[in-house]
Amino acid sequence: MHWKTTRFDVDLSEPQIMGIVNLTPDSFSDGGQFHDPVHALRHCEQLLKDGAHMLDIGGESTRPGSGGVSVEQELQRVLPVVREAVKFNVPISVDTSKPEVMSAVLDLGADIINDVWALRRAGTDGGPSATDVVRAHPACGVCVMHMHGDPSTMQLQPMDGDVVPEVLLFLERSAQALQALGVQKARIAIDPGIGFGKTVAQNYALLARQSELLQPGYPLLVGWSRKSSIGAVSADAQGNVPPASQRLGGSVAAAVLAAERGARIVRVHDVRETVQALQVWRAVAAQAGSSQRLV
Ligand code: 9MG
Repeated sequence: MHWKTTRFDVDLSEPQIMGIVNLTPDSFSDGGQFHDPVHALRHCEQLLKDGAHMLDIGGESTRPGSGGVSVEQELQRVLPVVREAVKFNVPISVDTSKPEVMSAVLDLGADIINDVWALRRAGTDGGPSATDVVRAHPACGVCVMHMHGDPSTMQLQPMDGDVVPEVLLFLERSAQALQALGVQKARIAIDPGIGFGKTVAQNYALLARQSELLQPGYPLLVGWSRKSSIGAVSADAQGNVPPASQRLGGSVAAAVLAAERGARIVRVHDVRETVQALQVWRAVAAQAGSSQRLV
């Protein structure tokens, strides 16, 4: 399986690691350490040294309860970093929902639009919508994610019941709608949106039954890194839930379990540790079915 993106036809025969680059001062997961362009680009270089196959750069927080930023503010954060990051010779994804930002970063040569709103945003003042922008850039890759509600309210009223079929239906319909508009299937990846309007149990059901999400044949991208569902199941003996910065072990475990269940791209903060964990998983997979013992 491959994922066609603006400049790269990404080979997904091995799970790909997407390193997260947050340019938001209020990031839940890294405390907004990288929001100036110099630090952000240094961080990009470090993630690539650590083994990231691609980078996901974002200028608006999507954490539960977050407000949002203006187009101007998001452009100001994202453009200086994307302009330089496209020189790194790896796929550059931009995490944005705003058509204006999509258009600007694609014009700079970005490879992938990662949209937690699944390209549902209309244009402002009669401008192009998210789908118009993607159609106007006929080579870019897109990741469409499932979200229930919106970031400001999604955890107040999460989904009801068995979410797996509902998430699958939404993702299939979104991907089909894009294809009806002329976006090739090979350009589309889908994502169940871990933590976006789902309970802890529902998030884990999406991992336990992840194989159901593979059935339509799109590459599956997942993001568990440092999320609250990792914290929720890993309280210490005193009942203290680890903060985002102390969810490394659980995040790596979730990434490996997701890869083992067929995720083709894992979106992570902790690239080096995830690379190592996937190397161990691969070594085991290479021996599966063999009668020899690992020595
Ligand atoms: C931007 N962002 C935050 N969490 C995410 C997730 O789980 N998937 C994708 N595609 N993007 C995310």
